[in-house]
Amino acid sequence: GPEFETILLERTGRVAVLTLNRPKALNALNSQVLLDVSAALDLLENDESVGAVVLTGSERAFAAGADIKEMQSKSYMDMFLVDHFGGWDRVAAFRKPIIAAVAGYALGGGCELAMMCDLLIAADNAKFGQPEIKLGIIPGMGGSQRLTKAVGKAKAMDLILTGRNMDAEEAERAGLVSRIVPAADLLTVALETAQTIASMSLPSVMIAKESVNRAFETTLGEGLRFERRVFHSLFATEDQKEGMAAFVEKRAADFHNR
Ligand code: CO8
Repeated sequence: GPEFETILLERTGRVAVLTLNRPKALNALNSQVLLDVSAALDLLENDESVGAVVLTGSERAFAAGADIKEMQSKSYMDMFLVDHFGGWDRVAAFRKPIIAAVAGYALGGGCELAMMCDLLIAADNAKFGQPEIKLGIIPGMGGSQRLTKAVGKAKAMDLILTGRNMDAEEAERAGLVSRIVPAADLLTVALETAQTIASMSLPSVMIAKESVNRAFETTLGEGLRFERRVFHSLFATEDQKEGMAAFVEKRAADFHNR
């Protein structure tokens, strides 16, 4: 596959695994990581043989945040004119499912990146936090919004104003995390989950993701109307016919993602 400076991109079947790989900086997110992740997601989105993506880091760190050394000397104009970090919206706009497989530190931009993903599977050693306040700034890649939607105002205020970390147990209780697994099993479980998703009909998976995400962006009435429309639209797919025929004939469905 293609080579990147700061990430590894591997394929197993219909699943792509994207591994953040700046071990000396605990996978801190600098401009090159953004370029690499964006380029990889462009490839994967356009590749019909990819049904789901796993985004992971190392056992020590998913990502310890935006690269503080890169940001340190920037001015307001430096940040504003290039819309520093705006490019990370690429991850949230990705149309296929992405599973964040998080071990170790997911701090600041690292926590925000994990929250842009669709499912968050945490190793038992995972630590989540928005420590930006300790640097004299605030979350800048969605943390004040997505964390609040995920865990509610009380805990979001607690984390964002004090900068403290929460462990995997607390993150699961709070609703940030889909599942906790032993660190040694993290990638296996994330891959199995991704493979399960990738075995479904891709158009239905993409539309399901879009529909769930609508719940965070609109009113209940609008969201329900959106769901109804896209639900009806799936009856235009060959895979709906195949999926229902397979059920009636008591056999496994053979989806062609059409
Ligand atoms: N940026 C740059 N370098 C980092 C970062 C970072 N965020 N985190 C760790 N590193 C580097 C360290 O400087 C160190 O490098 P060196 O060996 O050259 O000194 C190396 O990684 C290893 O780190 P430590 O020696 O500190 O390892 P420890 O095990 O002692 O501590 C911690 C691990 C607790 C994770 C610690 O490194 C830490 O506190 N890191 C910073 C966490 C943080 O504040 N993150 C928030 C950053 S601000 C942010 O994310 C703003 C978001 C806004 C937009 C987001 C866009 C992506």
